[in-house]
Amino acid sequence: MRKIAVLMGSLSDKPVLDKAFALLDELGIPFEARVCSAHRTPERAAEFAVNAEKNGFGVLIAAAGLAAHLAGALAARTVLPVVGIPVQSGGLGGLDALLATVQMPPGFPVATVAVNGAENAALLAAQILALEDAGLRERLLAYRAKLTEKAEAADRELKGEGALS
Ligand code: RP5
Repeated sequence: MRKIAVLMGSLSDKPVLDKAFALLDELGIPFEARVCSAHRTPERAAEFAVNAEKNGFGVLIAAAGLAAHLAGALAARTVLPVVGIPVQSGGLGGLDALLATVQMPPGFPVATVAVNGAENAALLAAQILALEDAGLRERLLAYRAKLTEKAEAADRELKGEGALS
């Protein structure tokens, strides 16, 4: 199976990404996590993107806050799918990072999830890999079934408590 790269602009972004790491582990997907900044280590970010395909990666996840250029800078240098996570950091509640991540010019898409949306980033990356991995597809379906069961259990519990009557 191809690996997923989880790149973050700063170690301060890591708490947002912990849910993605847990999910990738749960789905049995190999991944590598790195600190790699479009501003502080631009050459290393570029080199990572250029070599990602030959290094066995299938999807890149990039998380950054403020003027979040990481996802776009990676997307400029690879045709692997790039999933961007705008991170809430600083005084604008993540809107700055959301706009910087999502507003890519035509030709260089970044699949942008919600602010701090690390779980959906992991799931989207997994769904891309699942196109060529039947086992992973089954694990994703099982994960969804678990979410459905959890929602139904919550509904049963709410009804049982008579909270709506
Ligand atoms: C961005 O600046 C990082 O992705 C982080 O969200 C933000 C702040 O970084 P630190 O100053 O905490 O390292 O590049």
